Amino acid sequence: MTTSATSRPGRRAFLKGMVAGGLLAACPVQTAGAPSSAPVPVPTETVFTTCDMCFNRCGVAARVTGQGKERRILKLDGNPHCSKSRGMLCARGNAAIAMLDPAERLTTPLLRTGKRGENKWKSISWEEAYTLMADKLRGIARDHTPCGMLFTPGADTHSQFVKRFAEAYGSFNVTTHESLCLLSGHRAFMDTFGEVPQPDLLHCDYAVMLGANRFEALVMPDTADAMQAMRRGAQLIVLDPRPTKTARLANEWYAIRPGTDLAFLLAVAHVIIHENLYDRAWVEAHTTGLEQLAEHVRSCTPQWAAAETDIPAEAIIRIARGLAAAAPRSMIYPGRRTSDYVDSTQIRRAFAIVNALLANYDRKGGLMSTPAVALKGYPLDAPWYDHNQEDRVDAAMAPMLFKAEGAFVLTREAILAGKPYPVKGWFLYKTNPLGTAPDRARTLAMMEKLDFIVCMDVQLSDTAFMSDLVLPAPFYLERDDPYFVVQGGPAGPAVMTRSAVVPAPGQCKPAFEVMQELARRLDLADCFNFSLAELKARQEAGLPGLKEATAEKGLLELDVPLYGLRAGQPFKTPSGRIELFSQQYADKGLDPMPVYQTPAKAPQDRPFRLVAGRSAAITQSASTNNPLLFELEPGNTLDMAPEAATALGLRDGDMVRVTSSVGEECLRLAVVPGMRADTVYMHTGYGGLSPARKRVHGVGGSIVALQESAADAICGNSAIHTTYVRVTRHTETV
Ligand SMILES: Nc1nc2c(c(=O)[nH]1)N[C@H]1C(S)=C(S)[C@@H](COP(=O)(O)OP(=O)(O)OC[C@H]3O[C@@H](n4cnc5c(=O)[nH]c(N)nc54)[C@H](O)[C@@H]3O)O[C@H]1N2
Ligand SMILES: Nc1nc2c(c(=O)[nH]1)N[C@H]1C(S)=C(S)[C@@H](COP(=O)(O)OP(=O)(O)OC[C@H]3O[C@@H](n4cnc5c(=O)[nH]c(N)nc54)[C@H](O)[C@@H]3O)O[C@H]1N2
Ligand code: SF4
Ligand SMILES: [Mo]
Repeated sequence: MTTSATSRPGRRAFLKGMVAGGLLAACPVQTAGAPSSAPVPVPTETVFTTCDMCFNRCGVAARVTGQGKERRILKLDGNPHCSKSRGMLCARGNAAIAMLDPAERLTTPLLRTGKRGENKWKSISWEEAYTLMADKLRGIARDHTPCGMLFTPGADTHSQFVKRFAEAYGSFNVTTHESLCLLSGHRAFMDTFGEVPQPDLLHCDYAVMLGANRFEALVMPDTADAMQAMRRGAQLIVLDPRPTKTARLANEWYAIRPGTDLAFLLAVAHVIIHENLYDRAWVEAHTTGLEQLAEHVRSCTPQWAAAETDIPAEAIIRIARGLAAAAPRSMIYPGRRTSDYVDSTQIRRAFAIVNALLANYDRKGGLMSTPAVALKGYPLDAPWYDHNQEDRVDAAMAPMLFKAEGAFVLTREAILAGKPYPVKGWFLYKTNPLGTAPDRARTLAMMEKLDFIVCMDVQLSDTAFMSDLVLPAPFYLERDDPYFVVQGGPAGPAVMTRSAVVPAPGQCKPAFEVMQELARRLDLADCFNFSLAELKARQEAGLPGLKEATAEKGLLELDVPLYGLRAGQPFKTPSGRIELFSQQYADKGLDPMPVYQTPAKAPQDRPFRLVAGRSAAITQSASTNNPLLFELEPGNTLDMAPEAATALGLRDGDMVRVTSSVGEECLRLAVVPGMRADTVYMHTGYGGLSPARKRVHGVGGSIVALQESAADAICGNSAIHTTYVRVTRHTETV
């Protein structure tokens, strides 16, 4: 949460929430419905599983009591054996317990009976749901080829079964949440280093964090390791237009002008190269294109970058020297969400390039190469059909698309245009584009083009609310998952799993079962001719000790070397080296080295850039309605600098109207000292469409209703920081 010195709306509720949060952490919690006079039950059993309240996959110790129908989870704790999560469970992890209340959940399949958005539903049986889906999917395949179905699975281990089904059915059109998240970063690091590195913040002495907020947007183990490193004296430099918690705790923080990070990075490269501060032998042995890079950054002086970024030239020089002096135990932190700008891939290429100059790759305290860990599965030769379309619907819309993940905002444009071919159906699992994809009105318009939309979720999310068929999924504490690998950076890799701790309410069914049954009804049973238990048994057989370690500690940590993995090995790039200069980009007509362009000026009538980010207490759009977390974040505000508010005659707590080129939302203003005066901010996940999310429906404003649609020019990752807004007083009484 952005802290404000002033009394922002909901502050009292927030303080109350802190108390509730404290209690949560300190003693067993009664589950919903238990009478307050009842004796506090004592856990009799601990079940290890893996948190799924966000993608981090922290180890969980569920404290359980009772048997059979009486079985209840009393409390969730961090699994002390889990190195990746450093044994912790965050507020969201704790609050998972609230999702076990059936009142918070979907419990039967729901068929829409009114118009989309009318909120008229009929509970139907699974048999009816399967019959309907099989009919519709058969019809779409017949009339439009299987590529007429779009599949959008989320980020858990059952999502792989939705992908498997899409392959068996024959559709290339799969988009994942990743094109709303981190693909431009992956593109950049793949194309520079041949792989996506993991930061070793634990052993790092000097880290520069740009566009990342690690003490609120929790990424494990990075969050804990950054704190640990700072305790022993490591320097953390943060560039963020907002005074985030990370900015406040950093050694130095610069309120950078949004969209100018590339100028900063090119100037850092300029200083390191022209002051000869790099390990020449290492760089010459491992990289290609040093001479071209030196030439490229010759004119990118700190003075030039200062005028672009609002960071003083002396600071840029000091930071470049600081990085170089601490190298190889220093880094430009690679970050995670890269869905910022239309040149995000090139910005992240510059992250990678400066890291290469620090000679930190594959070395302690730098960027780590990812140890290979394979788990056995059931391979699938996709039965691609003769009558199928040639390629993905978004294939021609970005020069370096990730084919398996696609680009949601580009797919959306293709569907709206009906070109290169029509898409008529959509199957979503565990993702909520109406809450997380920019320009909500465009997603709604895309849905208008579709004949059949199925959404599988634990709650009636905004996307489920606008679907035709809604399927109830078990929450992670009620679900068995196959084993999966987690990479923990300096914590090392581990294999983890999830096991159902309590039964799911009502008629919830896991995705595996749903996809298997649907496959059977579409004569694709061969592609799902195994059970989840057989898959797990296969995985166990391929990795001795897995079953026992998981039973005993909740995971198997793998004792493998973490540094020096690339020694004597070529990098997985076309040249086999780290590509400071990218010939493959040049061949595709792209800039072979990142070229900076001054961001376009704000339109006169919309002077503020709207940026997005996270609170430590909520996960994107998913958990704002969680009763425990809602106490911590009971709505969102438009955060604005005091000088900007004063100039508009606005005060903290005033209702404001925020207008972009695509939408308008009303919410309260929070005056936040330290914010850049040209930038405003709001949390995601409020002001949604679904009335079933009753705490947040009509509360605050929806940021996705304001964000314009834009995409990274290289890989099509959404670009959510390109929107400018106007802010005026909202005069109606609220
Ligand atoms: N509590 C919590 N933790 C999470 C998540 C969550 O929802 N909640 N989500 C997880 C996921 S999926 C992800 S991808 C990660 C995301 O992790 P981060 O990418 O670290 O998270 P954000 O909060 O999106 O941070 C982006 C920051 O960039 C700043 N910013 C905006 N424009 C610019 C700019 O031009 N330059 C610079 N330098 N900064 C800019 C914003 O103000 C914001 O503080 O977090 C993960 N962890
Ligand atoms: N404005 C704005 N937009 C953003 C971001 C932002 O910070 N601001 N962040 C971007 C980033 S980095 C990301 S990763 C994406 C994330 O975008 P999404 O993938 O849409 O993520 P969530 O909002 O977490 O939605 C997850 C959905 O899964 C449901 N769910 C939770 N657990 C389960 C389960 O066990 N089973 C099933 N079936 N469903 C479940 C939740 O109820 C929720 O509806 O959003 C991106 N978009
Ligand atoms: S960071 Fe929090 S919500 Fe995410 S997996 Fe870990 S404990 Fe769960
Ligand atoms: Mo993300």
